[in-house]
Amino acid sequence: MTSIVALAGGVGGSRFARGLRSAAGAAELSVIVNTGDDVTVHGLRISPDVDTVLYALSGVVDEKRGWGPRGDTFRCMEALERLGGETWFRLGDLDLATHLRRTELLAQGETPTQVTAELARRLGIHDVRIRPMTDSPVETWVELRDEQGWVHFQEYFVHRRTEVAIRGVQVRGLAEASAAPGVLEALAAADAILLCPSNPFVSIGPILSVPGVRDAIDTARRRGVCVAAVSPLIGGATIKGPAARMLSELGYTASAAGVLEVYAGLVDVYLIDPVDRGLSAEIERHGARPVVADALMRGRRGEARLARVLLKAAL
Ligand code: FO1
Repeated sequence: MTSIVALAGGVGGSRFARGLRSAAGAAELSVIVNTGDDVTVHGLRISPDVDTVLYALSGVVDEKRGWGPRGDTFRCMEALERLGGETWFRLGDLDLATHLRRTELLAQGETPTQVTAELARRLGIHDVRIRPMTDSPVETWVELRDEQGWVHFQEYFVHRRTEVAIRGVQVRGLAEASAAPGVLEALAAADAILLCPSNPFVSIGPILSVPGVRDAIDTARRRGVCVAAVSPLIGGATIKGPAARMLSELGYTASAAGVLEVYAGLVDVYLIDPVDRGLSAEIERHGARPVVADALMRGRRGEARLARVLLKAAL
């Protein structure tokens, strides 16, 4: 039984994970999801990257936004606004059910891994293992360049709409965290390890920084497992999200090759879009084999196509 492990975060990651599910056929697919975006709002524990994978794989995600259930309403937010509550972090009425259920299961002593498995089961996802990277509480914070101090990732990403420059990223609690049950085992048993087209700093980076994950990947590579990644940048820009600007602000080149600098020698096969074909030599210098293919995921067929290309290159 072929076993595929994908590291994912954010909207691009959830879409590629959906493509992998279609392309994986009979292979076993585990998706290790970033939890650095997790946040507590109105007393509810919210795990955005896990939820966007849950919603994408169960077919309910709002395709335009990329997060939250399609057709959601925001009546509770309107009522909360009238009562003076903070509503910049938009929680839809259907989405609230997920946050309420997660919060009550956690309060009953379930772990994020157990909660995620229960939510996946309830949403009818049986063919993919969705694994939070850790069950320990971690939160990504970013240091603002022009103001003193650090803010939570969601303050940067949503409240400030990433319109401020940053000069640092840290995942608080990660040094003390341990990989969630099954994560290191999945990596050790993997026949291919895939990095989704997600933000290298705040989506893939936190997963790689979970104690033991990088070692588990290195061990797998020593026994011949291929680490394959899809560039989250096409022509130096993202489809969605601040990765290109973060690369520049954090001192890297805002290009598909710059992303490999962040991954520092981890990647064996790297899928880039034809517009980035000129970067092939630089990519080889980073020790990766470039695979040139249309990197844009147009709808579900596009997601499955891209996943098939990467799987073929990796296996
Ligand atoms: N993203 C936004 O741009 N604005 C929001 O108000 C917002 C609310 C939100 C609520 C729940 C959830 O699971 C995700 C939400 N997101 C929102 C997206 C979220 O900030 C990002 O998807 C991840 O944190 C980074 O990819």
